[in-house]
Amino acid sequence: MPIFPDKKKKEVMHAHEQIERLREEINEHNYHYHVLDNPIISDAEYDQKLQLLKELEKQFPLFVTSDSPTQRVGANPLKEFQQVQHEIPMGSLDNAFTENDIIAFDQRVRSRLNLQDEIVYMCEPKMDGVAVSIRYEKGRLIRAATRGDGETGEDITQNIRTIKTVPLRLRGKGYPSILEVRGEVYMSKKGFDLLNKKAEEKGEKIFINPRNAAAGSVRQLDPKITGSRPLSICFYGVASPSPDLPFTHSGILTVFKKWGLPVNAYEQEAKGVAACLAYYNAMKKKRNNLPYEIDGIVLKVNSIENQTQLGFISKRPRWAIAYKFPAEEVMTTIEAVEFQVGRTGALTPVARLRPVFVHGVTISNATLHNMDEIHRKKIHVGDKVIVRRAGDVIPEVVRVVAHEEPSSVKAISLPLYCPVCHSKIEQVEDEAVARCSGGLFCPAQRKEAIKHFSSRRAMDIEGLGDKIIDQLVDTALVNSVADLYSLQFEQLANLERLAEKSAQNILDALQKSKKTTLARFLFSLGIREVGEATAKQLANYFGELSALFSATEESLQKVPDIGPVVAGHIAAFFSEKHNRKIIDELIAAGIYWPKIMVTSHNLPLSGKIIVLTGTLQRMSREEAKEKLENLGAKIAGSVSRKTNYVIAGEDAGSKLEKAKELGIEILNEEQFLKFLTSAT
Ligand code: JCF
Repeated sequence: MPIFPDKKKKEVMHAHEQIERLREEINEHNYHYHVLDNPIISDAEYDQKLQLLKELEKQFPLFVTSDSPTQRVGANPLKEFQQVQHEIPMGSLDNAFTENDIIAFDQRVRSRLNLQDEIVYMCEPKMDGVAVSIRYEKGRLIRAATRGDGETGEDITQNIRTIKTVPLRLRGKGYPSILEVRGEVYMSKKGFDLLNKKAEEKGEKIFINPRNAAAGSVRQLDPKITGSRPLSICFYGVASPSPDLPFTHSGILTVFKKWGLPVNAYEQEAKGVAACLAYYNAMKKKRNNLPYEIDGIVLKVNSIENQTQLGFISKRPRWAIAYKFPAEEVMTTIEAVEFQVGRTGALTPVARLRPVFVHGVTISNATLHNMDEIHRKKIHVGDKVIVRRAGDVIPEVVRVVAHEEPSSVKAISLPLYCPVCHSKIEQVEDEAVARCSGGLFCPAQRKEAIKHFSSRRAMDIEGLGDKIIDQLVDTALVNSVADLYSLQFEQLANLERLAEKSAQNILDALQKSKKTTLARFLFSLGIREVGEATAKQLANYFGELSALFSATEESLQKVPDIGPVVAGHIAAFFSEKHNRKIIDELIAAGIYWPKIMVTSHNLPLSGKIIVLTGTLQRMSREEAKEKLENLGAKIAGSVSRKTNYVIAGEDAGSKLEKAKELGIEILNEEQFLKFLTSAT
């Protein structure tokens, strides 16, 4: 059926061909420019081609496709990001700080692989940016996501498409029909300086460093803003190995380049530890001359087969490590010391410093950790000190340079009363920290509790910043986390420096936060020593809140990784009337989460800790492990008093001895097989 009148048909067909040809040409020039770093035409010629394509597409909108190089910025602003469940978790890397750490890493790798020979590693600079995962299907970019907590990230496809070094279509042939690649989005030093200069001229907020600028840019709801930021990407791996890919990491990087995925230009093979250490030293020297910021190097075992054998430990690959550059140190003077009150009342001494520049950032505060540290390091007000800043961590005072005359410095002493609420300060024996005894009566503790509750990893109430929380508590509009959910528009809009739009955004964010998970909710309550991981364990184990209310310290210790101290904190928290009241109010305000299927602790071997040792004849250790885990058991690597059973195959060694010593029940293979049948 003709869409166009016949006489026009020829012209249209010609335009279509021309459009396709232009796209191919432009993509090829992108490849030469961004991947090979070796453009073959001038910028002006490139712009001309892009302009021509834009005009043709405007004339023939029927031929516009989403992977056309003109369609990078096109989408409308989002209201919020969708969540993306990573099929393969996005782990981070283990860190090494010394040569010995690297030597130990190499030894671990070789002993696990049972290899005497030197291992071939791939070395690369560690880009200081944000990790993203990008999925290509049939060569087309279909989705991009942030790391998030490693399991769930945010869908930032619209934003990633605006980054010119990200191919919208893979080049050439031979790529798997589904390819999920991982890389680091970063901002060059030059781009960062320029961006900040413009921001300064317009009186806008300045970014602290290129990493923060990159992170902020990929999380913009409006892709036009992201598109205006000087972002680049560098790809460093695939989400999971596949038989359709080369069997070495270096091979994968080579095909990446062929497919138009830029990789770091300083990737280098190194055989053995000494070569890795040499690479590190060479990169350290180059660091300041690179056009982007790096904070160390990354080493990866080159053989994919070896990578697979090594596997992961709590989402971190055993086959890779980040070797970080040392933190930067500068000298300055302590002008005063103040005490900050944290969420749990802990007092942290903070040094007010004569401001110094480190890596483009002014430092005027540094933590002194606690009184023990102050005494140990012999720090006084007025001392000249070395201050250290590493990445995003809080700067700290490392040591005193030279002790001044006693007459010119002042000793630092712990206050007797809380600087905020004037309650007594308590110091528990054997504990380094001193605490304000005011509890939630103390406005400082209340503010910190609310900040923790709203934070990204907790209830994720976007837009409810620290300054706003300070005001809400100071004006008594909010006394507990539950009060947040009864805030009215006028109350927020009347706060200092809060535009009506932001007030509405906060109300929307509060509404949105009501749908959460039990793990997040538990984490957000700020129970002492209950971090994200413990909160997850609790949620999975108990499945519902009411079960936790009545949990005894004893039953809490059955949860993996929870010992007597944490169990004590949890039980104490839930037995406190005040806490129960706030939880009831939160639920009444409409906070809810999907039901959790509790599977682990009502299985036949739930709560049982089992150690496997020696060689089994009828199944591999992995199979045995899986079978036992499916029955709810936990497999431990070493024998302790907590071990319930030791399964001993042939040639069992020291673990068997230890089990005998501790009187732990030992099963041989025969008994183990019977045990499995009886348990199922
Ligand atoms: O450059 C980086 N920041 C970087 C991060 C490089 C890598 O090769 C990475 C990484 C995080 C995880 N590789 C993994 C597996």
